[in-house]
Amino acid sequence: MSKRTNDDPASENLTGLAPSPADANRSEQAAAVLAELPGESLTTNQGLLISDNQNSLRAGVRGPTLLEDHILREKIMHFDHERIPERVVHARGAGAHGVFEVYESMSGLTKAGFLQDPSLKTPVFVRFSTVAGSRGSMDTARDVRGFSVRFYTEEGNFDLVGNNMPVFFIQDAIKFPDLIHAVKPEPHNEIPQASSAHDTFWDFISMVPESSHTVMWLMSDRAIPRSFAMMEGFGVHTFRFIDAAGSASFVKFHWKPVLGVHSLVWDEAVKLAGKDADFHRRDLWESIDEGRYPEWELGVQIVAEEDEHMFDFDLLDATKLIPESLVPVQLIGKLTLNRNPDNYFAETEQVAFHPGHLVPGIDFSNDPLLQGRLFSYSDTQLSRLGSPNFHELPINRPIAAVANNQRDGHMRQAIVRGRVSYEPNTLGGGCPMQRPWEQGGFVSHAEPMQGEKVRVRSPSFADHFSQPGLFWRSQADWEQAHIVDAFCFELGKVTVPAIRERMLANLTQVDAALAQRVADGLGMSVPPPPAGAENLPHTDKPAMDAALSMVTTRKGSLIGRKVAVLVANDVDGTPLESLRVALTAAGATLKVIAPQLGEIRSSTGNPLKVDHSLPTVGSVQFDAVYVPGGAKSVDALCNNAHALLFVKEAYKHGKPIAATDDGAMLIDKAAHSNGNQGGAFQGPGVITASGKMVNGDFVESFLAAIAKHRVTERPDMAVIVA
Ligand code: HDE
Repeated sequence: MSKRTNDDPASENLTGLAPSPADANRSEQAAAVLAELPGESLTTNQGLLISDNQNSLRAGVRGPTLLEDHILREKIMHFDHERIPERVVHARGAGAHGVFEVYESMSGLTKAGFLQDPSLKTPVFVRFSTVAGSRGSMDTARDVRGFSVRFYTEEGNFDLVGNNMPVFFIQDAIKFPDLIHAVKPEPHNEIPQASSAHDTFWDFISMVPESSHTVMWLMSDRAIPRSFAMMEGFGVHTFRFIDAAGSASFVKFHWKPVLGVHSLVWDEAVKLAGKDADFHRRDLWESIDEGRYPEWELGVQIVAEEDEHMFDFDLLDATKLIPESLVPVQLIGKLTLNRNPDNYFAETEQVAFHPGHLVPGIDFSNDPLLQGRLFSYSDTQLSRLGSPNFHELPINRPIAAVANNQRDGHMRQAIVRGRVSYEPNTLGGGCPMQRPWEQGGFVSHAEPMQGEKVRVRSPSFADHFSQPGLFWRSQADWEQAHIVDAFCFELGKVTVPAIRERMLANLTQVDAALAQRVADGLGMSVPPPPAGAENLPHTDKPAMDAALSMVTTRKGSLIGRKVAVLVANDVDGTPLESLRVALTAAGATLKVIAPQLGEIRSSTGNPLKVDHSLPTVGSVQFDAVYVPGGAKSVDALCNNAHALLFVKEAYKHGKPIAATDDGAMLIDKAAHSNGNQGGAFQGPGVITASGKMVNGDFVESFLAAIAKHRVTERPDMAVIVA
């Protein structure tokens, strides 16, 4: 807070607000507030000490409650108003605090203060979200993920409000309410929740071919991430960097996860919705809580202003990406999430992002989707948070000083001193004063403009199918198979045949083989291409782009991986403990799972603490399974349906499965329980050792298999009934 006094003319504009607690080093005032709540004594909101919080005031012990009971009325009134409207989109989210550090000064491209000094740690708050579902929906819905980052910079808040996919469904903001109405639950019966697999979504999509590219991403496994820490982020729109001299270049922002990009498979996502609807939220919370801080590198693709028109697509079109093979991504800094919120509502729910929260050195392009967003985000906060003073909520306060002549409004927090609330003024010494660019003021990039006022889509936005084709061609076989399966699932839920037909006609323009495979899955024949498709611009170049496939992603880390160990009484405890040491050292966690909670007997002589009982978890919550030996333990597991299902599902989902000694019997029994399909479970990622102890090779092979995320091909995995 400013130390200026009343004698200082600038003190007319003291805000009276403490700096935001978003600062990793909390402000004193914020720390004091946290310490006070909850306090030692129970009080009303007016500070009155309460003597009885169990009984309302009544006339006689069995008599009516008295209206006079101001303590009851205050408590119930506050409770009645605890809920605020959820976000109209991106309602389901999870957030965390952290820091951003730039690797080296970016002064050659931008004057943004937080991108100049590698020793500067800029506090950030990040919120991840799904788009379509309500606040209480499941984390693993097939959906785009929001990836919003607020940088609390010394020049004001900069919000990079992006997604985990680099493109968007529509080219113009005026279509956004239609898109969202189509994907949300249908208005007559509010079905389905958090799902695009219904008539209205595909009705809209089939009529809006510009959505084809994002739909390809949505049908890919990118729409079901393994964790927030294993997904990319994108600014989506083209922005501008501006250097100190005022020269501009175009920039696309990327977040590259240090752990690589890894996804669930659909069967896991569906089962997780029941087993742990908070799967992603929990993973983020636990990772930070246990000191495994999620990290991303900030990447930029830079295009010189004079190269704006060198591509087959328009840089202003948010349905297009710049292939990394054409413009490589330069990694310029690191984001680390290192602190969980103290209070979900006060921070994650009340954070109000806005793509228009800019700092000098970063500016917009004329992307018509971005331009429309600039109105929407502050407008929506008025109904969600209820006041234009939402910037005064602790999570929204900038660390930069705020001084202006905006006043009053619902729930005003700042007590601004003095009589001057206008500008220009002499009574306040002219304060607060405007600042030119050279003194850190924000000046919009002076882009030359000319044109007629028209409602027209630029012809340079007309190619709707080349980049969806590029995405399809860049996928590995297994990725293509998952895309086909997703289309068959989603369109299989569509009840109106004409909608399915229109979608298939659109898919013929993306790729003939894709359209044929989806048509086969739907039991339909491939329809002719949509009318006028032959007149659309189209290119097959580049033939492919490696960055679009998850095959090329970073692998090798075990950080955040969870390994299930299936045990029962009289298990061989020694190999388990050796494995625990190796996994923990690599950043993974090991959870002991037994038929019941409590402790079990182990050959080490020490009782083994059980983390989860078998009926309460599923293999979908883990990245790998290990079955130690011990005749009685293995026998009990072989007769436990949960244990057999656990191993079958892990095999079906391509997860590493390891066993020592007679632990391998459980893997065999699981394979044979697959009925007439029943061969042995084998192939890559199934690792067994005959001895009682784990040796170096065994541990190394198991850890290496986990680091690869999953195997995509195993004999018979597709026919496992689980
Ligand atoms: Fe948003 N979007 N959006 N959006 N969006 C909101 O703002 C909107 C778009 C994105 O974690 C809302 O505060 C319009 C693109 C994220 O709090 C709302 C258009 C991208 C979040 C809104 C778009 C996004 C939102 C709802 C078309 C990726 C969650 C609550 C012009 C680049 C932010 C809120 C958080 C949230 C409007 C398109 C990302 C209604 C009108 C493109 C990550 O203002």
